[in-house]
Amino acid sequence: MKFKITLTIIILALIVGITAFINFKTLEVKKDLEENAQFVIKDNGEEIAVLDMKEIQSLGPKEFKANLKSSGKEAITYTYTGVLLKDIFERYNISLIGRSSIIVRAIDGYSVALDMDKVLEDDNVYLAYMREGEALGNREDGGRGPYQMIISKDPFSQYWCKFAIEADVK
Ligand SMILES: Nc1nc2c(c(=O)[nH]1)N[C@H]1C(S)=C(S)[C@@H](COP(=O)(O)O)O[C@H]1N2
Ligand SMILES: [Mo]
Repeated sequence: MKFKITLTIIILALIVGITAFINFKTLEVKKDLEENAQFVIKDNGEEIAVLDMKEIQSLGPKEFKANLKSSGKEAITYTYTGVLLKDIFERYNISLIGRSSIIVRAIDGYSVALDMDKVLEDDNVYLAYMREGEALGNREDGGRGPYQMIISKDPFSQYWCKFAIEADVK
């Protein structure tokens, strides 16, 4: 009798433990960066390259601060991780000197035009993929990524581009 009770307790404990472990693993995967998230670079509308998260990260991640201002809320300063947008083009030997602008487009049809002067500044226009060390998430899960174009020196975030999927140099 005593043995049966002990056995039942052990089995129940195992079930609880295994369930907790599986849930933890699922969460861990969700928290992970979307490795296959693609970002396209274009030159006057012509596709030059399709990058994934690994390739973006290989360009040399930088940490920077920027003020997120959501409508109806106070601006909050966050630390982001990403790469300079100009470094992505440099990697593919596309010179930005003498060009006029870069258009960043998002999955929801939103687009932002960036003056080249701004893009060429140090520590300003980034393609970010983490905020406070966490992946940005995507449109489906209520996030702002996997990639978000962020203008670090802007006091507000209305010219940033969430869910960014491509950058086209003009
Ligand atoms: N892709 C995309 N990016 C976008 C927008 C949008 O609708 N789609 N809205 C802009 C506006 S108007 C604001 S104020 C900021 C901040 O939005 P958030 O608070 O949802 O981050 O994102 C900007 N970037
Ligand atoms: Mo806005």
